[in-house]
Amino acid sequence: MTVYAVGDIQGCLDPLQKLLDKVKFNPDKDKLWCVGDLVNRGSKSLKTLKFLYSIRNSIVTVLGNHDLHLIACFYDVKRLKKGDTIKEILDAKECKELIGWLRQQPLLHYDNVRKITLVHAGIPPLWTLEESIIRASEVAAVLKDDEKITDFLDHMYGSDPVHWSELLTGHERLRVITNYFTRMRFCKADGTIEFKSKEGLDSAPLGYKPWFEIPNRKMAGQDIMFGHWAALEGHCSEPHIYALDTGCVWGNCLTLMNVDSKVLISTSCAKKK
Ligand SMILES: [Mn+2]
Repeated sequence: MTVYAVGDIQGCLDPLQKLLDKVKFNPDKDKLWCVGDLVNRGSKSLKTLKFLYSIRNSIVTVLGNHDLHLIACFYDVKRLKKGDTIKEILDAKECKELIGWLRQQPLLHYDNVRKITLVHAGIPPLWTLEESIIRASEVAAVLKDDEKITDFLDHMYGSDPVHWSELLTGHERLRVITNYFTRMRFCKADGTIEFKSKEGLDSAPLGYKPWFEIPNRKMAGQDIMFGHWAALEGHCSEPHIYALDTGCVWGNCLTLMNVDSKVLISTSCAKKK
């Protein structure tokens, strides 16, 4: 069995299949870890989701902001935005089944054997692995709960509170947890998130750093694989941190990593029209 991790697919099915063919991926034996943002912006969102669902027993995925957006649109909490390519999922006859599967996926996956954490955007500097696992599971529990999901999604959007506090409860608590795991790029040592900057490391707003460069980060020294930040182009000099989003949907490339050997392969992607 070989375990691979892939960056943000965002509906780019052809590059994904090209990479899986290249490594002779066998869903009966191998595993594919996805860093989230499985769909949206790319041209084959429905086909991508159906494909991943068809090999779901070989998939480990965490949810990204685009996956949550899709779920929110399904529950009529959010409208489609310009540039979204997920309408075909919402219109599909398999939609309910696909969303039902997505809702079961976590915000964080920890591989106990390999000691690797998989997350879409990042982990705030003040949280240990154990705290991160517990807090991610608070959101996962609500997403799985038919009684609570709509109310959660309805309050999920927004940038307040900007940092964590033990005292947070209810929607504010779930919102800041979701923002850390699915939206964060730059933050401060106290966990204050900055939401506007999307560019590379040198675009850090004054007083902020990429989350993985905060000194004395609680999870320093532990392996973390993440996506979300295409402007990094897969480059991250921080030891143990693996940036897998190489901007496939923006016409750059899709990257697949052998989780054990850390060998990377990429395939270039068609420029977005
Ligand atoms: Mn993202």
